[in-house]
Amino acid sequence: MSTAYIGIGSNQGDARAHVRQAFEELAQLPETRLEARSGLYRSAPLDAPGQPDYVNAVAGVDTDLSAAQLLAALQDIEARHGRERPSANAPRTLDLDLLLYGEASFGSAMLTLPHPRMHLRAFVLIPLLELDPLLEVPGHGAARALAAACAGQRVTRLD
Ligand code: PH2
Ligand code: MG
Ligand code: MG
Repeated sequence: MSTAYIGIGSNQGDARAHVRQAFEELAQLPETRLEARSGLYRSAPLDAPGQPDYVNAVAGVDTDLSAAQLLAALQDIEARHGRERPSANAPRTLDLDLLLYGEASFGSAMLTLPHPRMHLRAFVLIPLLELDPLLEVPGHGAARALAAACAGQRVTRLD
């Protein structure tokens, strides 16, 4: 059994509804228990100039799926939400990013863990800290210190 964290984001359509529905779908994954849901946050688009604000959140799961199996399951959920991939960082109905899978630290063509940009993103770190205030990001250190270094990024809690 491994603990994994999943970043959830949406900035197309009813973004809050996509994020809430994503939690329900994560709760239905095989061999997986949804252990924790963060609140929902509104965030300014990062590396995506001119796009609408995002709604972001983080889920914590315990799973017997491998990291590759979990990633495939996340991509299935994205597809059910009508996710299209016209270009990198295009607006999205639903983005599910595998942020952390236990202590795993590796890179392949399919998957890099930890997620390669998570340590730079307040919209990931702030909801993650809700779930585990003492979390360490392998290779980068305490999530709390990483979030403090992202202080200029606009992220506000919605509910
Ligand atoms: N996702 C991106 C690019 N930029 N900005 C915010 N605020 N939230 C996101 O989820 C996000 C982003 C690529 O996945
Ligand atoms: Mg993403
Ligand atoms: Mg993604």
